[in-house]
Amino acid sequence: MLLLFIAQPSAAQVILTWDPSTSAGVAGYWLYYGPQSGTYTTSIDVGTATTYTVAGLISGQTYYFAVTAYDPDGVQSDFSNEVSMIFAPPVSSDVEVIVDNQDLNTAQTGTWYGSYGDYPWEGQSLYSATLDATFRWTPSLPVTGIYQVYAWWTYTSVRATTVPYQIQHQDGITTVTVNQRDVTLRGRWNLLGTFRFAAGSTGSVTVSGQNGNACADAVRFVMP
Ligand SMILES: [Ca+2]
Repeated sequence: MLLLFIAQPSAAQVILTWDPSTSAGVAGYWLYYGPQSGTYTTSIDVGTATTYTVAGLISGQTYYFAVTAYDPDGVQSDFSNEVSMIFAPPVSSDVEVIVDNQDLNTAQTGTWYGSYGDYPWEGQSLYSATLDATFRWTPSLPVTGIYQVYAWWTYTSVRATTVPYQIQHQDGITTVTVNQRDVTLRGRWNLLGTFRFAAGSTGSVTVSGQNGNACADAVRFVMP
């Protein structure tokens, strides 16, 4: 019988250890885990090790783990006991990342000009109305998890009513279209959606001038 333990959980990883099997002819172990009890979506051949660190886990998600031993022919033992772990999401005040158009972790194509629109974030916003104009914000996110993504823009009477924001997240790319000519949405954080992001800088938000006059100001990532 194999006994499995959680040795040390942390924000996005867990260290699992188990008793070595006492059966003769054990050639190694499989570690199984997944989001449902008894249904394991991931299996890892860990060889003869009796400890393993599973990384890249998502906060707020429960994970279930079990191990089997296998013999030199690959025949597996019964599952060990199952252990589970939930990674509590950090409180929202801990995770808020804002990227302004004036920050270094931005990139643009086409030509963008300073806008006279009121209520810019950090005192300045940009606009463009050319087909090839894009403006990208790339946040450096501290933890993997689910984030609400907001955009801040300024208003003028010639802004486009269908300004596309493309959100690159862990599950793909989502395009959200906003009405920047709606004066009630100016100078505030408007929710674009809720998406999964990996820690680091693999996610981004890109606004485009392809549908007419678009503002590029700031974006905000909040872990709810
Ligand atoms: Ca700004």
